[in-house]
Parts: sequence; structure tokens; C-alpha cells
Amino acid sequence: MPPILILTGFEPFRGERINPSWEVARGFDGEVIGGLQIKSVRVPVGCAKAARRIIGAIVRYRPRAVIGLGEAGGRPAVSLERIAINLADERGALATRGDPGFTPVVRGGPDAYFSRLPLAGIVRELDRKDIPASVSLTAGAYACNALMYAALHQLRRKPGVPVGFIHLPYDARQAGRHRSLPSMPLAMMENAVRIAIVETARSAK
Ligand code: PCA
Repeated sequence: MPPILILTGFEPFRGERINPSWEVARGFDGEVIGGLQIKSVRVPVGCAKAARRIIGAIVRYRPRAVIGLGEAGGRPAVSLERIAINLADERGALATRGDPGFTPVVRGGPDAYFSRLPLAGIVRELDRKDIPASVSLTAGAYACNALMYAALHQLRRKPGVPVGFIHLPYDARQAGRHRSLPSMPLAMMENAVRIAIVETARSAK
């Protein structure tokens, strides 16, 4: 069996019927791209739960690469996350009033990890295909950040394994609920993620 690339997507949350990240991730399950077999993993929305699920998947599948996907409603482009921080706002930004305090994703872990995906190469290919994309300097402090941080921490002694996270806009099917916010057709997001997988597989050792 070819080595595994774990591709995660989240369950729907905040009253949505779908989460574009899982809609995209599940479509790749079982496919072999660049010599890596995609294992799609559905993740619950919560910092601790998401961290636990990705760590379990990494232990189980011993992946050669990990790409997390999440929904970032309101962002106009595919966001390649550069940084994961050791801060978990378990209630999510919407519930935050005042200072949420400091709860780490991993007690005693470093403040932050940088993405280990080949971001420059991915952005170049996305630009070439006219898919709106940019590198983002914050993945927030909720479940998506927690998943990215936990994956990078879990694989900190395997620097040859690319690990990172990509936020997706709302899917066009969610646009009716969010009329003043940008959205993207699912097929375009699938193309974007395919490009990210190809570039990542190429960089995996
Ligand atoms: N987006 C949230 C959590 C789950 C998701 O799809 C986030 O950005 O943290």
C-alpha cells in the first residue's frame, strides 16, 4: 500500500448544513496522488476534540504528509496558513467577551509552529490557475488552529513530513445564508486542494 497523506475536514458548525472542508476532503478519500494515498478524516469542531482526533490519526496511519482543511466563513480566498499558535479559545471567537485567557493546545509546547507545506509553490500554481489564494498569518485560536498546532507538534521530530492547514471560504451553497459575504464554488476549492496535494506530495521525503 502506498504511504498515506492525511486530509482532514471538519463537521458543520454554527448552524451550517455543510462544512466545505469536509465536502472537499471526503471527495479525495482513497485516491492516490503523487504516490501518496489520501486518507480523509472527519474531525469534530472543538479545540481539544480536534487535537485528539488528528493525533489519533497520525498514530494510526503514520502519514508521509498531513493537510488540514477548515472553513473560514467570510474570507474571500483560499488561505494557506503560515502559523499555528499554542492557544486554544475553546468557545470560539464568536463567544469571546473580554480576554479568553490562556489555555494551551499542548501544555508545555512551544508558542508556535510554522507550516511545513511548500506554500510558495502552492501559491504559484494557484495563481497560474487563477484561483484566488493567499498566505494567511493567523489560523485563529479555535479548532482549526488547534488541529494544525497538534499535528505539527506530534510530528515535530519528523521534519521531512510536510504538515499544514488550508482555510476555505464558504461554499457557494452556503451563500444564501450569508448574502453579503464571499463564497466559492466547491469545484474550484477541490482544484485548489488538488494542487496543494500535488505540491505537498512532491515535497514529502
Ligand atoms: N473552522 C473553524 C473550526 C472548524 C472549521 O471548519 C476554525 O477556523 O477554527
